[in-house]
This record gives sequence, C-alpha cells and structure tokens, in this order.
Amino acid sequence: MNSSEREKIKAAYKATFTKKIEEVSGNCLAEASLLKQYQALAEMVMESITSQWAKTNTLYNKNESKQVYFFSIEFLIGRLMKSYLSNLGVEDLVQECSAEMGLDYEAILSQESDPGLGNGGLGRLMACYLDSSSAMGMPAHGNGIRYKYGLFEQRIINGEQIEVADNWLKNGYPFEIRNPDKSVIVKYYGQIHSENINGNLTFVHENYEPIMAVPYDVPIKGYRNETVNSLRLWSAEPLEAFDLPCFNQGHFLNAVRHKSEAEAISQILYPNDNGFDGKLLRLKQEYFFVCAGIKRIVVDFKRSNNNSMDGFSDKICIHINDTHPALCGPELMRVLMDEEGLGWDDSWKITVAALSFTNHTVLPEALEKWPVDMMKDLLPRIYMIIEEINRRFLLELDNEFPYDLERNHSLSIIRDNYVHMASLAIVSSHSVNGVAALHSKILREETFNGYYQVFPNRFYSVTNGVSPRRFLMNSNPELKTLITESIGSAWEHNLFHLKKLLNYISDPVFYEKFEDVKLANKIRLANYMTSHNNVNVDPHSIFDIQVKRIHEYKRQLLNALHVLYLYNRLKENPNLEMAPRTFIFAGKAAPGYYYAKEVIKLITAIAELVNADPTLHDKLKVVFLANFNVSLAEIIYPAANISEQISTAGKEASGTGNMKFMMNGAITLGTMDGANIEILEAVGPSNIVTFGLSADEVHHYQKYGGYRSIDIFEQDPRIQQVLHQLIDGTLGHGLSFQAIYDSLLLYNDGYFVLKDFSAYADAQNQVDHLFRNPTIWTKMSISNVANSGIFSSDRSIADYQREIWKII
Ligand code: GL9
Repeated sequence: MNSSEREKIKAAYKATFTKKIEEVSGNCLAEASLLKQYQALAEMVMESITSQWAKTNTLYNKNESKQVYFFSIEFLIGRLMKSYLSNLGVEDLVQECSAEMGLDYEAILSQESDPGLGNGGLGRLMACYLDSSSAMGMPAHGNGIRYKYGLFEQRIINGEQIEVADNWLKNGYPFEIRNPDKSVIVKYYGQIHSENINGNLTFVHENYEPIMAVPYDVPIKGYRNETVNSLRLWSAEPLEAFDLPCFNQGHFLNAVRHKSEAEAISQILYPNDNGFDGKLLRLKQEYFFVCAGIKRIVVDFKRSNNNSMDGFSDKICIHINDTHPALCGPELMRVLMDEEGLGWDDSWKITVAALSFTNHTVLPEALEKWPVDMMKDLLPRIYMIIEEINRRFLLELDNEFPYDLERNHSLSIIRDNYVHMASLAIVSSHSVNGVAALHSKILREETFNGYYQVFPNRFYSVTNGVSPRRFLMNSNPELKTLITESIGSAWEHNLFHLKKLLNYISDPVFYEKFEDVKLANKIRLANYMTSHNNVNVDPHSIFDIQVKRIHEYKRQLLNALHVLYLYNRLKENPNLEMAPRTFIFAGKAAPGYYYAKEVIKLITAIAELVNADPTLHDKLKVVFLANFNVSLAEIIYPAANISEQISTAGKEASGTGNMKFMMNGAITLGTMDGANIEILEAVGPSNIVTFGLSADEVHHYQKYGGYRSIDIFEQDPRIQQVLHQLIDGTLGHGLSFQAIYDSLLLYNDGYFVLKDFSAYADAQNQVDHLFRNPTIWTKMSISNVANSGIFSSDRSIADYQREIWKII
C-alpha cells in the first residue's frame, strides 16, 4: 500500500468512527465519553468480522470438514478488542488514527470489561485453544455458559482478600450476538415412563421443569486469515417471564420466583480452583450447557445431512474439557435413542467415536462424584442411561477378565452411591489425555491405572500450550518488534522459528536492545505498583514473580517463608551482597478456602514488614497485586525475570503460566513438575533453575511414610527462626499465623514445604549469582524466548488434530 492509499483509508476510518460515535451516543466526537468511544470502535470491529463469520459458517454447514466442539464449564477469554484489531491487521491503523484524532487509544481499550468466565488455567487453556484453532483455519468452537457474574473481583483490605461481585455485563457486551431462535429447552426433574409406540419401547419424560437455554455467540477471529469460529455461551431463562395465572391471582412473589430460579442456573461461576463442592446448582449447570450444546450440534448436523445422523462421528468431535461436561456421553445417547430412534449399540458406537476427554488434575479432592439420589432426582433419564452404560461396561469387563472380578468392580462408574464423572468420561470416550508428559504418566500409572489396563490404547498425552498472539505479540509489542526486526516475521505464523534468535545470542547490539525491552516492561509494571500498591520498586531489581491461584500445592508459602528468611539475613548483615529483589505475588483464593486466605494475609503482612524497613536499603521489596486476571497477567509476564513454578512435584498437572513467562524471557525457578520438565528439556539445564523432591520421591513418602517435618525443623535454625516469626508478633501486633504453623509442624507438612526449603534457598542463591552476571543472564533469557516455540497452543492444537480428533 502506498502512502496516498493509506491516507485515504485513514480518512475513511476517521469518518466512519466519527459517524459511529454519533450513532451510539447521540453526541459528537468531542463530547463522547471513553465508554462510547470504545462502543463505537467495537461496533466497527463487529461489522468488519460478521461477513467473514457468515462465510465461515456457510462453509462449515456444508459438512465437508470435521468440526470440533470444546465443551467446557469455563472459557477465560480476557478482553477481545486488541485481539480482533491485531487479527484483522488494523491495529496500527486504529492506533495512528486515534492519536491523530486526539484520542487515547489505550484508555479506550481499557473500557472493555475483562470477562472472568473461568477460574484459571483450565478456562484460559480453552481460550488459547480457540484462538489457535482460528489462527490455523481449523473448525473448532467453544460451548459453555454465559455467567452473568464471572469470577469475583478481589480487593485487598487490611491485608485480607475481600470478594466483590463481578458484574461484567453492566455496560453490555458488544462482541456477542444473542440468537433466541436457536434456543433449546432443557428438562430437569420429573418422571420417566416407558411406552410401547408402534412396537418400540419409548421413554417419555413427564412433569419435568423446563428451562430455556438461549445462546449468545462470540466470534473467534483467526490471525490475519478468513476463519471466524464461534464461542457459544448459553444463558438460562424461564420459558415465560411470569407465571401469568399466578400473577393474576395476586401471588406476585410466586409469579417471579420461577423466573429467578431459572436464571440462577447461569447466574454465577463457581469460584473453585482444583476443587469440587457437589452443589445441586452446579450439577444443573453441567447438564444445562451439555444438553443445549448437543441439541444444537445434532440439529445443525442433520440439517446439512439430509436429516440423517449417518456419518455423525466422522464429522463431529465433542471434546470434554475435564469432567464437568462428562454428561455429554449419556446425553448424546439419550438424543440418539429417544429422539433419533437409534438402538443402543449404534448409539454407543457413535457416542464413543465422537467423544474425547482431557483430564486436568490428579488432586483427589477435585475428582467429581455426584450422589446417586441427586442425579436420579434431577436427571432421571440421564441417570437411567448411566446405569445402563455401567451395567454393560461391567458385563464386558467380567467377560474379558473373568479372573479379575474385584478389580473390575472397582472400575464401576457408580460406586459407593456416587456417580464418578471421570469414570463416566473415560468409558464413554475414545481417548483420554493428560496435559503434560508427567501428568499423563501419573494418569496411566496411578489415577486411572485400572482403566489404563482395560483400555491401553485410549490413553494419550498432549502438552498444553498458550497463545503467542495474546501472550507475546499483543502483550509485549516491543519484544515482538525486536524479534521481527532481527529474524523476520515467519515466527508470527510458526513459533518454532523463534529458534533463529539463537544466532543473536552473542550479538551485543541485540543484547542491549533485548535488555532495553525488558527494562521498559519492568518500568511499566513498576508504575502500576506505584499507583495501585503505593510501593516504589527499583526496576533494576530482580522481578521475581509468582502469579496463579492461591493453593497449598502451588506453595506460595514456600516462597513467602523464603522471603522472610532473606529478610532475616539482611537484618543480620545489612551489607549482604545480593542483587536487589522485588518479590511479586498475585492470585485469588477460593472464598471458602481458609488456609489459602491465610497465605494471602501472610504475604501482605510480610510486605508491610519489609517495605517499611529503611535498614534494608531497598534491597528487598514485596508486593501483592490485587485481582489477578487476564488483563493484569498481560502486564506482568513481560516484566518478569524469575518465574516461580514451585508446586509440590506430581501435583501441578501442567501449568501454563510457566509457558507465558518463558515466552517473555523469564527464567523458570521450578520443581520437576508438570510442564516445567518439558521447559527444562526445551531450554537445557543451563537456562533454568530447578530444585526439590521429584514426583517419585513425593509419591513414595505419601505412600510409605518416612517424612517427619519436625526433624527438619529441629535441624535447621533458619526454619526455626522463620516459623517462630509466624506466631511471635513479628508480622504485626496481634497477628499470628497459627494455622499455617500447625500445618507445617503439627500436621506434618503435607506439601513438603519444609522438606524442600533448603534446596529452594540454594536455588534462590543460584538465581542471585546468575543475575549478577548480566551477560549470562541475558543469554539465558534470550534462550528461553528462542526455545519457547513448542509451547505455542498452535502446536497443542496440531497434536490434538493428529492424535485425537484424527483430522489430517
Ligand atoms: C488445571 C491444572 O491445575 C493446571 O496445572 C493445568 O495447566 C490447567 C490446564 O490444563 O488445568 N486444572 C484445574 O482444575 N485448574 C487448572 O489450572 N484449575 C483452574 O483452572 C482454576
């Protein structure tokens, strides 16, 4: 494009934008608020996407290519405006025009609310997978719930987490389209009768409570291509807003009760991370988006397939993201048998061939199991089908392994009066995979070993990945520019090309620019901390960052205890030689997780103590950033020097924050857990710092005993001092962290914090030495970026296509 053409396009853009402002606000540009400016831009974006969207859908409706549907109870998509603009290839244009019109581009973008429709890694992974599928021109869609309130907003008040409702829809959401014509009725409760209709046994559902599922579709635009996939989020509504007869009789409250009971289903996201709390409303949610999603897939498929279900599983993949959508198995069976009139065997063949299942955690407290009575009552027909799936499965097992009856029955989907959702998902899918090599091995050898023996060919492993567009190109534009200047732009479409950066590893000019980029990102984060936390930090200090949900197994406590130890060392020797450090934490605790909330309190108490102490000469700062979400994450990753990935080995299925940090040049300080192991393989041992017990060692202690935390305590004066400080008032008058203290000593330190303390302190010392040699450090940092190609979610999606969905 020559410059006069560009000027023309810019003039057209400015004219359209000005007109749009008038349309959305009834004001002229000069008087329009930032919110209206954002809404005008959003409308323009939607207008330029929707025709491509329609074209993509027409293409897909011809049923030529296989369609993948991700069923997930969470989609943590983050703000979308920047992605749309950059995927359309117009970001520079909009930025330039905004500046020329005297508008504040970043401020306009910050008007967008960040949809918190997920808790953490699991929901964010889905968003990255949608982004990648579209970028690769692959037909894949999301199917989930349009929660009215997303994950709570976290405020820190007097050092403690306070939860505030997240009303993300308060200004409307411009990137969704409501499609009431595609609504589905979901049936709960009631009774099932069998009837003989024309010689066929037919099941009829009576006296059920109907709820309307209304879809809202969000376009997922591919990076600089023609593909626009869909994220379909279902909202629950009553069939009639009012029960009119009831209303007319003057029972006003009863008349609206039905409305609010219906809406309750999509009202709120359960704020649990790696945990399960068996609430009836959650089971309603799980069936809600499963039932609605499957119905739509079947209707659309049949419409373009001469009203027939032939070839369904050749064209449709239903991917179950963790066990929350495991009812896809029995629900698809129900539709095939009760609505499509197929027999059990044919229905089962289709179901197993269409379904695949990814497990995301091995923590026993997270494995879902629903009481039989609850399931039977709420979903009578579904429960019947689960019983029959189970009866046939056990029969088959007993035929095949008649010498192993005890083992066979331990694999029952229904046992101890519960429906076990992982068992249901495994039995009704053709594939089961873990999310990192170690995790998949633990699934095969421990968690699902019984099923592995029965179905050895069902088990796969696909290591997670993250979107390089969101977490590198869009959140770290300075690094993007530097990379493209150096190695060209091929890496933007294939992240493995980042390897070419290794040619620059000893180039002093590149070095300097690379360091400048990191410093600029650190200054940006430092400014954020000044304005939000009122703490001034030295941007030249080591930014040592741990951001993720607060959980015992993730061991923020290990990090915090080490900070306290470092503080003690500095108090003892103010001349201690060390690079200044800024320890940064962020993450939400589940509202009912007392221990995790105590950990937040501990971190903020340590921050108070450390940041106020002038004798430390600014060598140590501690900051807890409130309300970690996707938007904040995008500012944090590019600014990190150290990525803390210190879970108890064997507990973190994969982790994905570890990959986002790496892509932005942070050095991982981690245990041999989850995808950390694969990061080590990708960068080599000299570009990562690892420490601590292995998963095998942890497993051995947990199974056979032999670890006594009190022994470690007695041998290590550093630990004695730090633990005493938890309860002796050092951390603030009247503040005592007795529960934490007791967990470590009285209850034998279930997550091996004390056991790994010494190795962690040594590793931290090593970090300090490495950082003080800038040449080595920068080389390590560049190596991390250069070797991060394998952690692109494009690679993960390619693995799923090849291994699991069998799309060539
Ligand atoms: C998780 C695992 O804990 C992570 O290790 C993994 O990277 C992600 C994605 O596979 O899945 N499982 C899980 O329940 N959560 C994960 O992050 N929790 C949340 O999403 C809150």
